[in-house]
Amino acid sequence: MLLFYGLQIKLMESLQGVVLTKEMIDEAEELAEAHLGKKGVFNRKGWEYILRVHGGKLPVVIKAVPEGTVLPTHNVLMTIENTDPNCFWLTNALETMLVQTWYPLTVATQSMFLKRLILRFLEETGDPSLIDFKLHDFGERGSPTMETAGVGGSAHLVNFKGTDTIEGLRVHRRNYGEKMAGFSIPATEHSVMTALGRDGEAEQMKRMLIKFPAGTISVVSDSYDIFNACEHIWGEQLRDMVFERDGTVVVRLDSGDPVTVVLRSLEILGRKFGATTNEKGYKVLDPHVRIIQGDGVNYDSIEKILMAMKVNGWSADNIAFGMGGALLQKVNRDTLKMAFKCSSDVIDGVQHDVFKQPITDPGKNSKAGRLKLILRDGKYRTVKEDEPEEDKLVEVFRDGEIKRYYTLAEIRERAKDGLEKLIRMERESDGVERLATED
Ligand code: AOY
Repeated sequence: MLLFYGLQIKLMESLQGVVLTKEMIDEAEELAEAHLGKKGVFNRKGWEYILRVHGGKLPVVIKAVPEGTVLPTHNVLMTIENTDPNCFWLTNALETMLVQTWYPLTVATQSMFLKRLILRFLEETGDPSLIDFKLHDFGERGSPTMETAGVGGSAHLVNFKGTDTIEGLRVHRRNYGEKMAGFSIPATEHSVMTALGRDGEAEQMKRMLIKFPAGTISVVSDSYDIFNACEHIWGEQLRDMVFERDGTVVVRLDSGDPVTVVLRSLEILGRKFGATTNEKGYKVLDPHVRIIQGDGVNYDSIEKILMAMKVNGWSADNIAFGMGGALLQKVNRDTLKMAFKCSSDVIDGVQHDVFKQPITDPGKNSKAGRLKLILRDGKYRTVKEDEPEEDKLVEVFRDGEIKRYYTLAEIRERAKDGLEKLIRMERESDGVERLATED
């Protein structure tokens, strides 16, 4: 399965309106001739035609599945056709840029599977309504560029509302009509905790309690000895101040074997601050204190941590996760096998199906014909245009104009319905799917 998201960033930021100038054509020609080492290899006439006849707007039509849709892999997600027969070559000139949509849709898909995983534990051991803030995006520094962080960070926000990746917020402001897509809380970093040396760590913790007498704050507590910090600093020296606060201190664990450190920290904090047993029979720490694990977090470690907590009687309510590299970086175009191929052409007025079928890998066969996406027996399928069902692909772009604009609110709603349906399907079939590379 996959969650389709991110095409609109390309439409808004790179494809709409006048996108071509004479200067651009000059530069591209120079580049192409130097690159290939000969003159006359650049389609100057073609680009000049678009500038002259179409005013620098791209004469193509793009159809795509609505953003936020959850559907099986191996389906058509978008199509592009030229609207001017002279510009038959333009569709594939746009391949590279359009296929880059693999990145936001793969991050959004992985984030959806992480949401399903955490939701399962919240349902079994705690309160599922807490899901929005259970997986915080720490990934901006692990991204190679601010642009990449923005695209990936915005994708996580289709499923969750916690982020420290500011560029992701800006992507939603610019492209999805959302003024504030994600939230955070005051939190320390190690530079703060270690600024006064080893003996000053407790003082810095206290400083945070004074500066923020109410609300939720996060304090990274592993600078020297996380167990000592839980037992003696939070649990003894600052215990009364934590209890007197109108809010929650989130103790951030940031090193060591995650399962071991989480369980031992919960044991100490439970002993020092107390815990109650919820209606599902699992322990929940006193509401003044919680933990966040922000190191070594990925799908497997989250599953291991939540499983170990459950086995030891701890509700998933006690913990949040901060995820960086594995959220925004441990994905590539093969994760969901995204590709863009020619499936149809028209030569002298006659339409032909076009496809590849390499004998070395049937998994690389491409689809043939003028494609559409339909729902048959409640399942998405890719068929040729002569099948009777209505096409679920929507025209989003034509001749330089965006034809259908999606807001984040609408995308979130569709993604939520899609995930709920996926969870129901899995319950019925008793199978659980991971970040799917096959169906
Ligand atoms: N943020 C929740 C709010 C954010 C962060 C960002 C790299 C936060 C930490 C926290 O509680 O601890 C980038 C590492 C941490």
